[in-house]
Amino acid sequence: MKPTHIEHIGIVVRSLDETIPYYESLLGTSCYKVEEVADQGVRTAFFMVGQTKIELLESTDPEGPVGKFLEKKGEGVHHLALAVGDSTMALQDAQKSGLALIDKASRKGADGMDIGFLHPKSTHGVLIEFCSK
Ligand code: CMX
Repeated sequence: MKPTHIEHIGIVVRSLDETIPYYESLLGTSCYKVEEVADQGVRTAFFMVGQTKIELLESTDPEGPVGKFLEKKGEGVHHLALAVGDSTMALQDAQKSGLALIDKASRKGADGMDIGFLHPKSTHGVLIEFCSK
């Protein structure tokens, strides 16, 4: 399934409160939403840049995916999210083409999206997320 565009870029930060003003100044736009995703152990903040979002990720759980990433690698780009028509179908297509999945089917993510991840071990080191409405 061919992605239509980059839906968002996920960036890990230590503190949303400390980082949001920097991105508001850099991007010239206000953060339009702050949302906690409890099952992922994160608080997120969103900015719109054209049709692509910047998603800031603050860990709420040191043992969650973002908490572990922050501990090992520090702040920085965490994942690339591709917009697709149906994220479960995109995951299934990726698996058929030999890529390893983190999620076999999509689940509810931040900002009202259905999301699912490929494993970075089979995607040349970049964590890839599929997103659909
Ligand atoms: N990008 C690239 N590589 C990554 C990575 C990332 N974001 N996160 C972890 N890795 C790599 C690590 O560097 C490590 O590589 P090495 O074995 O070479 O050292 C390997 O993956 C295993 O990392 P780990 O710290 O031991 O972590 P886990 O195996 O427990 O988990 C992963 C890794 C990718 C399976 C887990 O982070 C995950 O399930 N991620 C998907 C969910 C997610 O990231 N949620 C947060 C965002 C939610 C949202 O956007 O709403």
